[in-house]
Amino acid sequence: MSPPAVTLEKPYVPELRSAKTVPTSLDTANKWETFAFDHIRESTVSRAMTKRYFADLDKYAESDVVIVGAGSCGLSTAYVLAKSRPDLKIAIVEAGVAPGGGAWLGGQLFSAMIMRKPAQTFLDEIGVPYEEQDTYVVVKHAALFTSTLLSKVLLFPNVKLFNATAVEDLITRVDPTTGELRVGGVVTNWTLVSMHHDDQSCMDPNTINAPVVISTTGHDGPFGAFSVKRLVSMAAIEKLGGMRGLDMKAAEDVIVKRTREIVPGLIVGGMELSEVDGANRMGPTFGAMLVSGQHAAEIVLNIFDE
Ligand code: AHZ
Repeated sequence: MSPPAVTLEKPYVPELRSAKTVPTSLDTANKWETFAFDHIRESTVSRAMTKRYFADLDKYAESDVVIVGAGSCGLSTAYVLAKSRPDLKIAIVEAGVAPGGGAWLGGQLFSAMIMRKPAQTFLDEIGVPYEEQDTYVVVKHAALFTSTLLSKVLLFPNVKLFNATAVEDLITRVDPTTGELRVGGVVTNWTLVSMHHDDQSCMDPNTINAPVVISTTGHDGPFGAFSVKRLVSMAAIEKLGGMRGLDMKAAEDVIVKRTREIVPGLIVGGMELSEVDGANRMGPTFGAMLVSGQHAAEIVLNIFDE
């Protein structure tokens, strides 16, 4: 596949003004009585937010890559891709208000996050400390991993996260000569709108065109396995295998190995894959999500290098 030529854009660098210094303990005794923020009018705040958001909608309407789902796999994919190719415009669409998917906790409501070796190399890369055990490592709180990864991804100038936004369909094209179906982007809507299609009439969606979509929406659930379920309903694949029971040892290797382009233009990674292939779940061990993300990013890099 040969993606369209990529236009290098000047990265968006926000103008930062030095803020009024917050009083320190060295200040005078009445420091808090005299403290005041700079003046602002309400409309200034509205405009500061909306003009940037609409500029982003405009800019990312044509993206190079769309990542659907900002869980541990989607964010890992975004990190590797954004770092390797600063010239690619990467849109992340996340249905939840809070990105991170299931990676804010280790398992059940426990804090520690377990990753089997060699996934710790990714932790080294993003600078998350861990406790080393024999065949695995432990991050003291899953939120430490997720917040670190998320903040690094959001700092890349070539990444825009659209959260509280659901992908509710795929853009598809059939090649008239080969009859081959290609995915060419995503159809989006505010998540709250997507959730009310049954009781409100006609709330049409928006779109993002992109030659490559990576779907990492997790296993089946209220929002999960979105793209692969859609592939079945559009007859691009016959049926889903359905996620199987938990086998920690087997499941992680399988998810990493089977990360792939399922139909042209659509790469699937993370636990969404278990629904396609009838693979086991691994439960609360997260290494495969990071390494599947690395694998997905490498597939995309190869596509753009072709
Ligand atoms: O909100 C979802 C979550 O943040 C988001 N998402 C799902 N459908 C979407 C849609 N549009 C936009 N239509 C959507 N966003 O996708 C994210 C998926 O994150 P996740 O943490 O569920 O999936 P993952 O594959 O990155 O990580 C799976 C972690 C698991 S599940 C598991 C088990 O069940 O055994 N074990 C592990 C390690």
